[in-house]
Amino acid sequence: MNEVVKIPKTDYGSEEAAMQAYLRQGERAAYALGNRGPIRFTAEGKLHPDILDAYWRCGFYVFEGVLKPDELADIEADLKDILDRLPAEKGAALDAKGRPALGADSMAPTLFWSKPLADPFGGTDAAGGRHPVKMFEPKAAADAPKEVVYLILGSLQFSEAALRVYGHPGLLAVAAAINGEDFAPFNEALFIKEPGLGASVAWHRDGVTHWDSPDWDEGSHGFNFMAQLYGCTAANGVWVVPGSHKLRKVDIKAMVAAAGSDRLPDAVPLICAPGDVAITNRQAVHGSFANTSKDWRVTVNFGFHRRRSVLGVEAGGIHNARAVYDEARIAKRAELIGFGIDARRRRFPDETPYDYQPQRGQRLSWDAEAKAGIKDYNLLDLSI
Ligand SMILES: O=C(O)CCC(=O)C(=O)O
Repeated sequence: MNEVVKIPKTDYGSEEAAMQAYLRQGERAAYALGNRGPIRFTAEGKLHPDILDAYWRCGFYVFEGVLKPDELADIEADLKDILDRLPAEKGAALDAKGRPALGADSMAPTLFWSKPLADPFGGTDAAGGRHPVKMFEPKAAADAPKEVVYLILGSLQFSEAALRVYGHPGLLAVAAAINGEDFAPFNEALFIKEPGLGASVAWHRDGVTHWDSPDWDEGSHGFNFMAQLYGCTAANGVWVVPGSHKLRKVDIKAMVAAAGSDRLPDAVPLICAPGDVAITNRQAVHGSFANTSKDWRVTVNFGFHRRRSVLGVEAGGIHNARAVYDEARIAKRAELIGFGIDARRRRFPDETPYDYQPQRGQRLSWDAEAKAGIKDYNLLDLSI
């Protein structure tokens, strides 16, 4: 990607030296955690217990080498198509070539815009006020666009390659090992952090529903997969405070005040090569900095829950309308899992498809009807 696009020259301005030192120190701490490696199973076909131990200890894990070059090429082709079809500017109905723009007619929240290198959520009431402190906003280049899309929700309707990642047998086996064989979906997104432009995502925790539940524990709000198209670095990747997923209460404002800046001293970055896929507990304190580096970061993001965390629960209000999530709602939303498995089977016929327990005996076919039926599917996200 870098070879075809002019990269605006930017840095962290007054914070540049402190930021560079922080990035280097975080990188060293990340590699020392012992929570990375390939997806490994025991002889009985269970996810290796060392992986589960490290995930529950740290609140995140980096699976190395999951997506191979042919799959990455598919994702990149879809990404280029998506970027080409975005509205010419925020609110426009047409793309830069005068065609109906991607997402312009979506009913569900779909395209999220930001000023270059800005923090659109931090310190605002957006998303239930769960991003309490604004991040430092470096100055963008004079010729930068006014606003850029940095987040696309409901992303599986725009990319079959992302849908096929969603149906990946190794990743779905990880979901089952963490959330149970009957795991349920959350939502899917594409995070796009362009060099010199990409917005920050202020420190936050994702979960909103279960903090005060009597049976709350470190897995109550599920986790997100973060598959990396180009890899991610300390400068452009997500940072996580290890172990923070185990805390019922955290005060992010106080953490930032104690640090004296948005550089939380205990946080570490996800460091990934292209094709690595991280998992991040949604209860962990995490965030990402504005991307002043020269590298793109594109994350194919998708989350899963324990069924008991969503079934019969009244939730929503951030990604879609509030509702009680019953069996029918979960089954409808989980059709995307079946479509992902079938889409993958068609593209990678030599792979053994994942056998998703709640859909045993059904065959969800990724056909013309299914494709037509997933517009705005994210109105049914299971957002807790
Ligand atoms: O990718 C990012 O920069 C932020 C991701 C995130 O906050 C999330 O998935 O909850």
